[in-house]
Order: sequence, then structure tokens, then C-alpha cells
Amino acid sequence: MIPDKIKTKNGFTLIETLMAIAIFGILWGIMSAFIITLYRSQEHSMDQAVAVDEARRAADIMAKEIRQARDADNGAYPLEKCGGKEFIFYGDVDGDGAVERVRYFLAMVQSGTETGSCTAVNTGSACSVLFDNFLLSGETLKFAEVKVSTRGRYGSYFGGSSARFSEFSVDGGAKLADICRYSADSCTNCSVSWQGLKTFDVTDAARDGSILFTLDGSDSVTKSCSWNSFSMKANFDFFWTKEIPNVDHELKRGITDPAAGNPVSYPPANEQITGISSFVRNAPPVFTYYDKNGIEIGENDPNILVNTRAVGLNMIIDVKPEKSPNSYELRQTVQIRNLKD
Ligand SMILES: [Ca+2]
Ligand SMILES: [Ca+2]
Repeated sequence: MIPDKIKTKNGFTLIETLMAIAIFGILWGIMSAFIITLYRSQEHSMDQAVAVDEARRAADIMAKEIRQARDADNGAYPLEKCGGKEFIFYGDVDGDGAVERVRYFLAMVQSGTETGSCTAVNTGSACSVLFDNFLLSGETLKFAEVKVSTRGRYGSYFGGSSARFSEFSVDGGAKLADICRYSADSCTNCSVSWQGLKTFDVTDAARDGSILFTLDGSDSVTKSCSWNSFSMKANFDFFWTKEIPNVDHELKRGITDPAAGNPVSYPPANEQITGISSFVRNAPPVFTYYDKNGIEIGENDPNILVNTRAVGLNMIIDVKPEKSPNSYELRQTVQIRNLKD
């Protein structure tokens, strides 16, 4: 009876079983190669899906904010700049009753610090340091400041009724401040460390890509430090933030709160910049502008600010341009509610 039982109920022979195992093995090999490929492309698709989702949310935020553009708190027109990669307008985007300056732009924001020092040898002499390699053509300076410090023959004389101090100036202009004057700055004679530290916003002077800092010891800073080798040394820590157009893929949003005053102002230094959408690979404009008839207005049209009634958003999202899936294009047109004819 045993032989009957070896031949199973289903009737498979040993050879049939082995063949089934071999076929299954081959199929499994094909399947796993397929699954691995699928998984890898899925991973990339996931990144792309996340980027597209982020872009959609950014477009929603922008649409909501653009729709309610209005006059600035200082009376400025609702639209300030209608560019292909930069759009600037005013609106109360946080709903606190005060109108912010809002800027969307596609550019890289870069900051840097450079330090330079110089030595004045003779009594009452000056020394200067020039910075001129921080801004390349096409780049825009957003903010610059300098921290000035010094060391030298600063102790008071004539019984403390007068004092030695230096005068600080920028680009050969008028004196901006005294450094190490009187005891308030508590500078000591020929200190080994920098002292009298003061900070100045020098954005306007640095905007042309070149800035000269001068410290002048003509207020009786005497040659006697390190026994007569110098009268004064000056140190300038120069800090800057700039924007480099068309090299970045992150769409940014800058918000400037109004600063108190009459009229209020929107100081560039107060701008808070955040990224709102990564992987924006636009060669064509991100922002387009339309008049009351829905006709697109050219970016160089001198009347673009007054004629714009709607803003088109066009974002081309691609996590890795060299890989599929292909880029995703997001388009939306937003009417500005307060600019109806
Ligand atoms: Ca507000
Ligand atoms: Ca300058």
C-alpha cells in the first residue's frame, strides 16, 4: 500500500516538483529585481511628491496673501515690484491690522564676514581698510554692518579733563562717531586687546560694492605704544548679506513689519526671510502679470504696477532634473481684490 501513498493525491512526480521549484526560483529572481527597481523609483517619486505638496501649499499661501494686497501703512501703492522672479507688494498678511511689505523671490541669500585691520604709526595719524570683493555683478546687497574697535594711546591727559580718541568715517565722508572717547568707552593705554567696540549699519555705503573704513587718531592719539612703534591700530569686522539671482531653487518669502514713525517705514534690515518651496526649477518667470482684460503685461512695461489686476503663479517643481519622473508644473492665477476697476 505504501507506493500508492508516495504518489500523492494531487499526482505530482519528483521531476514535476523540481521543475516547479526551478520555475518559482526564476520568477522570484525576476520579481525581486522588479521590486528593487520599483522601490528605488518610488523613493524618488516620494521626494517629488513631497516637493509638489510643499509647492502647492506655498501657492495657496501666496494666493491668499496676493489676493488681499492693499496700500502700505505709509500710503505706498499696493504693488512695489512686478518682476518675473521677484514680486513685492503690501498686505496685512498676519491679520494684526498693520500692513507688512511682502516679497516673494527666487534667489540665493548669502552672508559673509571679513576682517581687516590697519596700523597708524605717527601721533595723530589715520589708517584705512578697503573692502571691495564682497559683491559681484548682478548681486544685490541686502544688509551690511561693521564693528569697529581699536587699541592705542588712549589714556586721558591734563588731569582727565580732556581725552585722546579716534574718529570713525566711511568712504571718506564725515565723521560718524568717536571711538574710545572719555571714560565712557573705558579704553586703556596701549591695550593688548581690541577695545571701544561700536557697530554701524553701513548698508547704503556698501551698496556700490566697495567700502572704505577709516579711523583717524588726530585727536591726540600719541605715538607711544609698543614703545613708539605705533600710535593706534584699528580693526574692522565687516558683515554682509546679499542675494545672488538665478542660482537657487528655493522660493523665498520676505516679510518686513512696518517701523513706527510718521510716516511709518519698512526698513530693509527688518526683513525676515523664510523658504516656502524647494526645488523650483523655473527658467520661465515664476510670476506673470495681467491687466483688467486678462492680457499679460510685459515685465518691462513701464505701467506694469498700475495696470496689474491679477498675478499668475507658475512653479516648475523637480527634485532631480536629471531623473524621471518629469517635472511638475503648478499654475494658478490670483485676482487682487482691492485693485478692481
Ligand atoms: Ca500685519
Ligand atoms: Ca561705497
